[in-house]
Amino acid sequence: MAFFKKFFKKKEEVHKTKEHDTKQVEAKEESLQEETSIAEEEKQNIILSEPIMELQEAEQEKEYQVEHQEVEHVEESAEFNDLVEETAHELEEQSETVTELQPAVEETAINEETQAEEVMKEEPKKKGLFSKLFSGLTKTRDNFLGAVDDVLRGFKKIDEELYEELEEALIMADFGVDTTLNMMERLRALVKERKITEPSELKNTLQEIITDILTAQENTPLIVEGKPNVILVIGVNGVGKTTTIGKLAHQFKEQNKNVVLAAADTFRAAAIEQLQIWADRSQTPLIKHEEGSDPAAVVFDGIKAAKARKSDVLICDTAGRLQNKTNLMKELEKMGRIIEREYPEAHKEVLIVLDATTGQNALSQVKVFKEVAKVDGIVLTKLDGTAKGGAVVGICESLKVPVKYIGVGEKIDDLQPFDPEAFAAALFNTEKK
Ligand SMILES: Nc1nc2c(ncn2[C@@H]2O[C@H](COP(=O)(O)OP(=O)(O)O)[C@@H](O)[C@H]2O)c(=O)[nH]1
Ligand SMILES: [Mg+2]
Repeated sequence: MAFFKKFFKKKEEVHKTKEHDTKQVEAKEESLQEETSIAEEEKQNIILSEPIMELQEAEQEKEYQVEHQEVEHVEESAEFNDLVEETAHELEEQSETVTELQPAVEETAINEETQAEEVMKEEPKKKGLFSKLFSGLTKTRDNFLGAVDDVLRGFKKIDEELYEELEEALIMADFGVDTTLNMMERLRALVKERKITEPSELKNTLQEIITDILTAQENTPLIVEGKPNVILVIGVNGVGKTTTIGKLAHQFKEQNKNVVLAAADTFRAAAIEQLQIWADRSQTPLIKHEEGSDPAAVVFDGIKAAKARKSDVLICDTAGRLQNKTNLMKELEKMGRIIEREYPEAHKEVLIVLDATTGQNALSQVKVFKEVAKVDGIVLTKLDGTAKGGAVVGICESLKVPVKYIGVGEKIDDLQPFDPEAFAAALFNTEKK
């Protein structure tokens, strides 16, 4: 029995030990598991913290760099300050010199400015005038020069046949028969005298002859400085009298002249209204009466206004009704008398306006007007719209009245003093001769 007791006791002890061991093992397992999870957590933490560390490191690096750079900047700015000081010093020295030089520099600048202004005023004006003339004469040039070139190209030597064809080309370009014959005579004489043999050389010679004809007429200025001036503008209806008066008023105003306009074309109300528009455009006072009133009375009032304003120029528009020559003559005579009587101190100028598109017809108009009035000068309008610009040469040659202005368009500055050399050059597409 004692054996069994011992046996069972032992068995119980073993069991207990076993139980205890198992518990211990379990506890150990538990703690192991715990440790594993802690380890895993830590591992996780480590994995997570790596980028953070990198980030932190990067930030630290950046801070370092910033600091470093600041240091560099500080060093640099110190250098820079030195440089600034040095430059400032130099500048100060220079500015002293500049101050000394200032008056001279200013004077030079003013001179240069004035010169530049003068050049700017003169140069484009000259250039503008010629280019306007050149383009205004396009149709005439194409017609005339084209024909002359064709003739000259067709011949190897200068002979009678060439002269005949050239003569035809000039007549077709509205030079007029008399003027053409005269020109051909001069051409033959020059060819002989200069022993010219090449047909192509005739072009130069023709230009010379035309320039010569255009400059032969003595051309006096339209107005006289230091005197009051009266300009009576005559010509048939539609040639461009009113337009020309507007353009002239504008030009005189640009030359600081005191201008007055008189609407002595009282035949139609529209004529007075049209002049009013031009007067407004050029900011010029206009003296006008009612439609149908006496033109001489308008001229009379125009003179009164011009005297009161101490005007430099009085420009009178007129109605040019050629249909009634006796009436026209009476009207013009009366206006002339009023001017002589009321304004004897004034320089008087009668300008006839001719429409270039009428070509040779313009010539006969001047002849009629010359019968009723003394004509001092010609304004040839609408050269821009015609191939008959050659008529100028005929007009200058046969009428013995100088062409004073030419119209090359409808705008306010499309009127230019007639420059014979420039006209011939534009006609031949060359330089002035
Ligand atoms: N293309 C061109 N047209 C012009 C020129 N001068 C005048 N005219 C036009 O000719 C027309 C008649 O002009 P206007 O002054 O009324 O002629 P008036 O009856 O003689 O007074 C108008 O349409 C003008 O614009 C010019 O030089 N060139
Ligand atoms: Mg008119």
